[in-house]
Amino acid sequence: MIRLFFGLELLGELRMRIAAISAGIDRARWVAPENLHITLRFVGEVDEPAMEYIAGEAAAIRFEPFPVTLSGAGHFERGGRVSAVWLGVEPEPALARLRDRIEAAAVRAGQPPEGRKFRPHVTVARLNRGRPGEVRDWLAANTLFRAVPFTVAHFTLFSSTLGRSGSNYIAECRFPPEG
Ligand code: 3AM
Repeated sequence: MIRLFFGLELLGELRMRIAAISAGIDRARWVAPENLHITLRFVGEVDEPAMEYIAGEAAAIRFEPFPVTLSGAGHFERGGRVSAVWLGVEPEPALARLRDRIEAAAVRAGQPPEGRKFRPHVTVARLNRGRPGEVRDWLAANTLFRAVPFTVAHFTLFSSTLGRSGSNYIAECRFPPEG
């Protein structure tokens, strides 16, 4: 079995810029620069044939390149406790359309529909039951974060494995297929 999700890779200077703000919250588990991404569609554990179906459907998706701009910061809470801090993504209709097409492709490949609303973000750190006060300063310091736009010309099927210091993501394939 392999744990999969679709997403967008972040590269180069943008990674470095986020690494530079990956500090200042006690007990936070900061995402390593090479693991920074925007999740488009979580798939979960599937077997090899299911992965082939999913990749086959995703390979049919074609789209015009579009810009993505990271902007602002926020956090997720579960039961009043902070589980993650993230950078936001400026609304971009082409991104929402791509996400919808990946969702449709996953369902065509036999995956159950995603129930959650799409809230594009880049998770910067995860916390175990953080108190809101612990992330307040980081959020205040990064609320005006705004990155140089980057162009999205492909999306990626990532596999996720749990390592010693958290999850590691590997780009299994990129779509549209290269070459
Ligand atoms: O983009 P981020 O890092 O916020 O939280 C998981 C991570 O999101 C999310 O998928 C991304 C890659 O692992 N994820 C994990 N389990 C999930 C689930 N059951 C999930 N998303 C939706 N449903």
